[in-house]
Amino acid sequence: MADKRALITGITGQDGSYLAEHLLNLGYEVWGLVRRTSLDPMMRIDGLVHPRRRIHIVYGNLRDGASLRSALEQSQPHEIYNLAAQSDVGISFKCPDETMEVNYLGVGRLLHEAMHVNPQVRIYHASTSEMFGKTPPPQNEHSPFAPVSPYGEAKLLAYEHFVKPYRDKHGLFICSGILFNHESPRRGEHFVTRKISISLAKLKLGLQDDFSLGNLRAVRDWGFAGDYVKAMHLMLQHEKPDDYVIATGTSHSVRDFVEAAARVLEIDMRWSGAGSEEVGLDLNGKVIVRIDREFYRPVEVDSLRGDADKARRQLGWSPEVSFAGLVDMMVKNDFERLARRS
Ligand code: NAP
Ligand code: F7E
Repeated sequence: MADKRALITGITGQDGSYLAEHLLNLGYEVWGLVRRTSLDPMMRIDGLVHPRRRIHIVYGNLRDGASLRSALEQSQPHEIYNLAAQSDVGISFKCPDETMEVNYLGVGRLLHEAMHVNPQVRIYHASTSEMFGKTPPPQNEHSPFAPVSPYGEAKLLAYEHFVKPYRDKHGLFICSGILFNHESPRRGEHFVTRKISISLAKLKLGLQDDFSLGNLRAVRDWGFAGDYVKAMHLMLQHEKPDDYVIATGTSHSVRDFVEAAARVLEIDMRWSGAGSEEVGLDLNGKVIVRIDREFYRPVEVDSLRGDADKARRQLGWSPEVSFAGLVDMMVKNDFERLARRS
């Protein structure tokens, strides 16, 4: 019988899968909140963790407070990791209501029910570097928030209206993890890093001729999701609840990511042209990367680079995988997976 039980919302997502593995390895009993969809959610968890170390599944939705209450009563967690969200920034411009409903109001529902079921529970809440928006880098816990997307706005509202008041006024142990972009071979396929690794792997295998991207100049601080979930757990073991920036402290542009990924696959490439006419060419002059305005955002966060000094000092956390290591891992994984299929 495990000493500690954890409930993870968003367990079918990238971070949920790594966190579940990490907590199982630490001896936790892990419960996952999943929403009912036409696809069996277990299909997305199976194979990621050893079948004998089962994850307990409870059904629920951040849109539905009663379902959260019953999931909490059933699982009786010591720790809750709230990872569930509409996490796609680009989509948040197209679906602002859904984004607000889940990423803002959903957090209020969860904290209300958690407080009712067990006010002693410890909660990790997934905030985001998108809350910094236009604030110039490096960003740390003292940097002003200035979100520019419905996604960033919703996460900031959740932090200001629910996370902080529940912690400061009601005494709930809740930590806000301000995580910068973190990626992995399990990253959703529409996020730019995974899109690049899949597209270049297909190109190398002759399965695709070219692919399109949006803003190549956007700069992000990209780390490895497997490193970042360890920080989530460490936050809840600390003596007091707090906010922490989790980042690598190094940043690269989308263009850098394309070039680094091409190098892993030994694709020699160069750029030509400017603006939306710019293209990436291979050595034979064939276009392999195009720019498509469809992938531009109405408002862009130009540059993010986090300063995770507080997490290093107070939690002893630091990232292990470098930018080059991350690109190598993602690209090789997609190349080998697609090569087996073709
Ligand atoms: P992800 O892969 O997109 O996973 C999102 C998860 O949320 C999925 O399991 C999804 O379930 C679930 N979900 C969505 N709407 C829900 C709802 N109404 N009720 C219950 N579950 C719902 O995201 P991720 O990259 O793992 O990110 C985890 C969390 O960290 C998110 O809150 C994200 O906003 C935040 N974050 C991520 C990053 C990053 O770079 N990855 C950085 C900062 C913050 P389905 O499988 O049913 O769709
Ligand atoms: O975009 C640019 C795009 O969608 C990164 C989420 O996990 O991290 C993630 O949000 C950058 C942006 O991630 C394409 O304009 C260019 O500047 O991979 P992304 P994101 O928006 O940074 C934060 C921290 C989160 O919290 C979120 O949940 O890349 N970009 N061309 C493109 N982006 C995409 N998706 N597709 C393109 O073709």
